[in-house]
Amino acid sequence: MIEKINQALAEAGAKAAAAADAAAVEQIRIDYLGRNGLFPALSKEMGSVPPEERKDTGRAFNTGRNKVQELIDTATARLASADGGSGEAIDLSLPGRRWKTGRKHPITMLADECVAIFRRMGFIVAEGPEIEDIFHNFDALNTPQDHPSRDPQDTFYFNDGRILRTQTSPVQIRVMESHEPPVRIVAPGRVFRRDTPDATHGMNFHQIEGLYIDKGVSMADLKSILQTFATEMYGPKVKIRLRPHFFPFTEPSVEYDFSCIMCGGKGCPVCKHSGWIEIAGAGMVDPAVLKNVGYDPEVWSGYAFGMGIERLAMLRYRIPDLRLLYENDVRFLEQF
Ligand code: 2NL
Repeated sequence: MIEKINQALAEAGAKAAAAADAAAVEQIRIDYLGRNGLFPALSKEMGSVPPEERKDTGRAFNTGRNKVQELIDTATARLASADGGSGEAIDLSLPGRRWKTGRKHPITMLADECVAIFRRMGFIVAEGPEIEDIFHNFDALNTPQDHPSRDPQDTFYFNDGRILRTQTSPVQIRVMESHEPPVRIVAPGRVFRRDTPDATHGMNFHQIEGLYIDKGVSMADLKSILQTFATEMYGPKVKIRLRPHFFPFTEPSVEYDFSCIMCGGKGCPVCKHSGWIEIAGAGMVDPAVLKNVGYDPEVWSGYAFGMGIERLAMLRYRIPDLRLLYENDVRFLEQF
């Protein structure tokens, strides 16, 4: 008899541990404690137990029955906590939590828009590695050995001599190395410069560079795509101007400005009362760069330009401080 009780207890324990829902637990209660269950049946058998065994058998019976009840209670609590913590009933009338889907970052939005504008003008997108070698980032671009941009104070170097690219030009070098002209590409992406971050400078920023190599390309072609870009990006009233400059990889080189997007060129704090905003640099690709990638400079010529995406985004969305773009504060990001 005691053996039967212990066996029933072991079975009920295994079933209770395996029970996956409230119905399974209730079935255990019916099978063992219910009116036609095992324990009431055992109770009836008590009469046939010899008198000298009755005391121990009765004690085993009571302990067994209580244990089964305990098993049922534990299983019920376990299931309750699995579907909602404290086992309290779930209030189905409460409103659901809104799912935040997120959106594109303003830098991505601006980069996409630049790419779309240049694609409409026949450019295709090229991409390349952020970790570069000295050849593609500096040597091929005709950068002198003693140029300050090569200094470890300005460029991030790895121990093996590789670097984080300082511009996306190496992407364009790679395309020219592997493709015959004509070439008409834009290279958007993240670039890295060793700087102390402030309102207009960070340790990395995003750039889009363009390159067009063909027969008989001139500065007039460069000017026209820069004007078209300005019009598409900031509207029909925006003018451009080119100023002489120097880059090792272009000759002649220019910096170019857009007429101030905030004041329309009349003068305001954003353009420092000049009416113009400096956008970036450009020029005719230096013959030395063409030679470095195996193009004949007597046959081919072309222009290249580069601009900072953060700068374009700040003007487009009137963002006063570059650092806002990197803090990932949702209150800022959800405005775009
Ligand atoms: C700037 C100026 C510039 C280029 C980038 C370039 C690329 C090749 C050959 C020649 Cl492969 N030039 N890129 C040219 C002039 C200016 O960027 O201020 N960027 C933010």
